[in-house]
Amino acid sequence: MTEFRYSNVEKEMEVYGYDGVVKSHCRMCHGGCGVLVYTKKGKVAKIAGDPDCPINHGTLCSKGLASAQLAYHPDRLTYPVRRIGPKGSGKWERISWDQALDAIAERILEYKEKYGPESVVFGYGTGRENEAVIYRIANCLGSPNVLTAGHFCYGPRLSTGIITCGTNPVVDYENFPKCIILWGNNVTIVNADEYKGEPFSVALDHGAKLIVVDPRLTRPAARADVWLQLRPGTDAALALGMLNVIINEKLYDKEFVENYTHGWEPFVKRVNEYPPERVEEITWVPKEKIKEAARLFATTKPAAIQWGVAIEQQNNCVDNDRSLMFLMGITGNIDAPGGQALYRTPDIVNVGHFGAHGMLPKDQFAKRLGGERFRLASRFAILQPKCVWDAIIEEKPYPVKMLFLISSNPVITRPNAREVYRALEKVEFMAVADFFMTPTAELADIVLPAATWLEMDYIGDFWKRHGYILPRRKVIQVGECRSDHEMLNDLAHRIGQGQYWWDTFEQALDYILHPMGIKWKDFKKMNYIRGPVKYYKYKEGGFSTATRKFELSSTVLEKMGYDPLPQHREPPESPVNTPDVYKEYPYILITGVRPPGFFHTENRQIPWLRELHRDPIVEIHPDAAAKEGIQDGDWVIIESRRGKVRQRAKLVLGRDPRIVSAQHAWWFPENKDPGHGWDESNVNILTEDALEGMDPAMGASNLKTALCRIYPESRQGGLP
Ligand SMILES: Nc1nc2c(c(=O)[nH]1)N[C@H]1C(S)=C(S)[C@@H](COP(=O)(O)OP(=O)(O)OC[C@H]3O[C@@H](n4cnc5c(=O)[nH]c(N)nc54)[C@H](O)[C@@H]3O)O[C@H]1N2
Ligand SMILES: Nc1nc2c(c(=O)[nH]1)N[C@H]1C(S)=C(S)[C@@H](COP(=O)(O)OP(=O)(O)OC[C@H]3O[C@@H](n4cnc5c(=O)[nH]c(N)nc54)[C@H](O)[C@@H]3O)O[C@H]1N2
Ligand code: SF4
Ligand SMILES: [Mo]
Repeated sequence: MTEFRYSNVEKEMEVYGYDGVVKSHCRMCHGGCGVLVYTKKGKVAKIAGDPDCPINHGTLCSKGLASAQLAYHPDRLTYPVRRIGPKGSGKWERISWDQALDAIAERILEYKEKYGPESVVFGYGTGRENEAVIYRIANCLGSPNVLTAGHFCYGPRLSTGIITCGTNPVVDYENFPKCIILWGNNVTIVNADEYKGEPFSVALDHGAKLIVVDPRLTRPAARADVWLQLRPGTDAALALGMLNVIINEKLYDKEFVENYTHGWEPFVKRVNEYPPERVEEITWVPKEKIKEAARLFATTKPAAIQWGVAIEQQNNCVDNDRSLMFLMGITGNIDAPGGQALYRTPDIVNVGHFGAHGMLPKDQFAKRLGGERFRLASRFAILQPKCVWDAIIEEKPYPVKMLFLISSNPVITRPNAREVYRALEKVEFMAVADFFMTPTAELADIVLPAATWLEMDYIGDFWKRHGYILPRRKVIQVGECRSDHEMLNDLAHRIGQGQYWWDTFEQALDYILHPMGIKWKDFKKMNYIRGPVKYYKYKEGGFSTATRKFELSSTVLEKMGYDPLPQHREPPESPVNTPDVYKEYPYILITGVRPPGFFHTENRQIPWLRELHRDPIVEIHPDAAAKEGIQDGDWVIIESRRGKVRQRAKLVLGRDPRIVSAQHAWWFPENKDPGHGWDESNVNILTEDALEGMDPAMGASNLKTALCRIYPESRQGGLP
């Protein structure tokens, strides 16, 4: 039976009259935290952190605590529906699961026959632990087109990690780094991917030195030893400047460099093009600060870099990510205790294998949209979304006729939102699986009711690189909702893929676990399983790269025809690149800094969480606000060359007055019009997605560097 070691479970149950408790694993974000779900008469009554969980040690965030308000929300979709009016009319009728899945299967088979399987695009947004099943159904169908956020989120970290040192290097908080660089990341708020804020805070309490690289004075920046307040979009230049200091002052790990790296000499030559004086000009960071940070990082052992998505949502994302890894590498912190560990997952069927990438025929792989242009992305099965919109709108290079979006709201989350909207209006058939009728779902033909994490059995954290897997256990059933895994398993049988799937999804969980010789019924009684922990593995077998070395000059990028060495690239719109645009749009716009209660477009209808953030907020420096005639709390217009939106101004110090920062992912579920106000405050109306402005290898678009103007709404009489 499941053990409750440190929790007060019995007392809680007695005092509050709960009649049951289930250990599970939250997934209101990317997941990770162990929880105790207390129930009363079959309903969730309270959610608490599980002190026995090695990931969160009993802590939880506001989203996890509010999960029951999501599960029982009155607006939740609890049965499948079919649209009966024109797109966007908001007219729907209830249908059965059989009708819904049969209709979707019929379209998939029809388009496959008429236009080829590549005309059917499956899609998801950020990691909701359904990627393995989505890739499996697409690959078995023969469609190379799975639309994700991977081109500008996590995909770059993973792919550059694999080509540089074999996997994604993860901070080893367990062994207390003595110096941490927090680089373009707010770990204590976002708890993203492998990380939770709690161990980071504990490491600081243990006395770790802290360097923060962020244009904004965040909470961690306020307690940092060194804060590098860079111009958005200049991260690789800053990292190259630090590498320059470390190399020229001979602060690097000579043994590591001599024995375990590839490309040292050309790398040093490239780094020498970035002396601190030049880097100061590019980044706006004073050269003395660059030197101070470089020396502190290189001379304090062990040290680690906690990095985030801000450096990936740039046209230089591959070199940003790689430059950070080079800092970890040449200081000897890779796979070192308290440094940047290359963890191993337990011996299970991994996400890639489950995703059946081997099933995709070579000639279908070659048809991946944008694959010839964004070659690194394509190698990791990642698409550039703009290529999908083009294939729908212009039918180039071939028509995309059907979208099946499972956990994504691209009308709000993808750049150039008006174009996304046009594509979704035009696509011939669209199915969506979601909890609510979002602005994206409103454009679908069929919408399926998805289960929340409280309503499913699953192997949590199965895709992560921190070495743990944890059981998520079904606690409740809401309406006819089903997990994405179950619905796709069922759909797969209807499109002729029966031999690759299972009678029930529990059998798929058994399959994932089978290399360890256990089944789901065994695993669900455990707290977690951890892979073997071993440091400095490269000293025995080298790194899992083409050269078996840590690649400072990438043989993979070189073969693909890219520059194998890192460089700085100006953002496509910037004071340096487009001075004329900068005259008219004199602010650099950061978008998407995460507020604690929302997860992208999610939770705006959850009472506890909407209370935390009532309106969309744009942060502006008081000097800039005074210049523009803006008062704290005013509704303002933010305008770029692509369009305008309205948000509320918050006057904040601690940033360069030339920078403003607007929240992303806003829509208004309380607005009952079928558009739900999708274009009112949606910052992605301002962001751009021209292919030539993106990272050449990964296709990442720029979400932190657009140029904008900002002025009081009253000055212009509202939106046109
Ligand atoms: N301007 C700007 N835009 C950004 C960003 C930014 O910083 N700035 N960040 C980007 C990043 S990093 C990312 S990852 C993307 C995220 O983009 P998306 O993942 O598209 O984010 P959401 O809009 O939250 O879409 C998730 C939808 O799926 C539903 N959902 C949640 N869980 C499940 C589930 O388990 N099953 C099903 N079927 N549905 C579920 C939710 O109700 C919601 O409607 O946004 C990006 N957009
Ligand atoms: N509550 C909540 N948590 C989330 C999410 C959410 O929507 N809500 N989304 C999840 C997802 S999918 C992701 S990807 C993560 C992202 O989470 P993070 O990686 O933390 O990303 P952001 O919040 O976009 O930005 C982090 C910091 O980068 C700074 N920044 C902006 N531009 C630049 C730049 O050019 N260079 C540098 N060095 N810094 C810059 C910002 O000022 C900000 O303080 O969060 C995840 N967790
Ligand atoms: S950090 Fe994520 S997994 Fe942890 S409680 Fe919050 S939403 Fe749940
Ligand atoms: Mo993300």
